[in-house]
Amino acid sequence: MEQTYEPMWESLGLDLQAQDVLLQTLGKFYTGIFLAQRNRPEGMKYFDFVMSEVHGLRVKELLDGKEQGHKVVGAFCVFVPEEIVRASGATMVGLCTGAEFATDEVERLLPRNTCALIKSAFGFKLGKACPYIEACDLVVGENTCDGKKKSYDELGKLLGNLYVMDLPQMKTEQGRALLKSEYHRFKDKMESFTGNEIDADALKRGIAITNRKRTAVHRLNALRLADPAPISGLDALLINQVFFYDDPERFSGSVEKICDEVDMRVGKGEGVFPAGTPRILMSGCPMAVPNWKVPWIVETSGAVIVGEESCVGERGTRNLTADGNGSVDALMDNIVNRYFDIDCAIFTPNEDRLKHIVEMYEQYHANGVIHYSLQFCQPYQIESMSVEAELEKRGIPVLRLETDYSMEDVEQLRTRIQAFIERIS
Ligand code: BJ8
Repeated sequence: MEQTYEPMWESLGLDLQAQDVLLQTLGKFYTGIFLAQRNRPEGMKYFDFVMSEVHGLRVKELLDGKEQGHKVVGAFCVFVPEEIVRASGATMVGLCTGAEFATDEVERLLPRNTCALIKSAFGFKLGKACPYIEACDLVVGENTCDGKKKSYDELGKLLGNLYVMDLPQMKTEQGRALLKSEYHRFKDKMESFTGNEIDADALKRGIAITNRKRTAVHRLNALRLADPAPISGLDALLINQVFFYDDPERFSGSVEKICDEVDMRVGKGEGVFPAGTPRILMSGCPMAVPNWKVPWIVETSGAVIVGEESCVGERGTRNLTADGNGSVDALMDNIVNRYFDIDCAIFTPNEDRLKHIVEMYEQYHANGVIHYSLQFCQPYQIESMSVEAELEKRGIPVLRLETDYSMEDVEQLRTRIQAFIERIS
């Protein structure tokens, strides 16, 4: 008998009609973009299944877990330390969303010129279309860009369970001290909120679970160095997106399995695109589900994406947290050190990001970089200027794009992307 999730969605207070429209649109998109690809690894079937159940089975698992006492914590940013959440026995899910929803209602609360990512999070809440945010016992916001920071004032009124973490804006010793004190405050919050003490063993467990996910993705990234590309950028992006809400152990196992398959492909010289296909490094704002527009245009215009310098990609998963046999304080320091290296454009200055983009370009044998900013995202738009200047200085081809979540500019983007691919071919 076919599983119906309507009672579950109703219990979460979702609007069933909005839910229906959303899932139908998502399904159509997914079929046209992902299932239309050729030569996909067999292991992608798992991720197809995850996507087909994105508002179903995974949400049910979270709710079942809640019945057994596992709180659900939602986050909008890779600065929220998953290790601490896992150490408290809670589950963490990513809440960023990559589609326009309930825009008229959103624009009654936020200025029109707010980035699509922030508007989308509001839209899914106001339109009662996101089971994840409704399933959360605690939502963690963070003081990153001004848009997010100020919009949390409004989001807090809609949610009633929002906790905001302060974050540094400069990579100084004072900045590190702020991050450390905020992570300790967060650890205290998670302890009181869950009723579970976070001791050294719990932290080590949280670190191991989170590192395993990252290690699996690192292996996949290493396989993407091959030419012909053994997996498409779209599929790799999907894996990076699922990273944020799947069960962590199952996710890690599924990525390890797909890596075994992709490894064999590399050994046999098999790829999703012919050898010599122009290779693109994407860099910039994070792409949350179902924001697949630009990668889809790139990969249907004769190029392949071989890496993502993005929080849904290598910026988010890049470094492991050191474990060892330390005390709680030593392990907390390891966590602080790992996260303090994230080179988000909210930091000023942010030269590490420029270096990392160049490093990735070389390491992934890319032929060009596409810098992707969301409209009205000041940190990434402003930084795109220095990224472009640095890459041009080094003779690296670069294309700067600004867009949103609508499909209105697809043809315009395609024309620019095709011209760029011709230039680097
Ligand atoms: S660590 S990139 S996940 S803040 S697109 S909301 S920056 S106006 S998402 Fe991010 Fe954390 Fe940084 Fe990563 Fe603001 Fe820009 Fe919108 Fe953005």
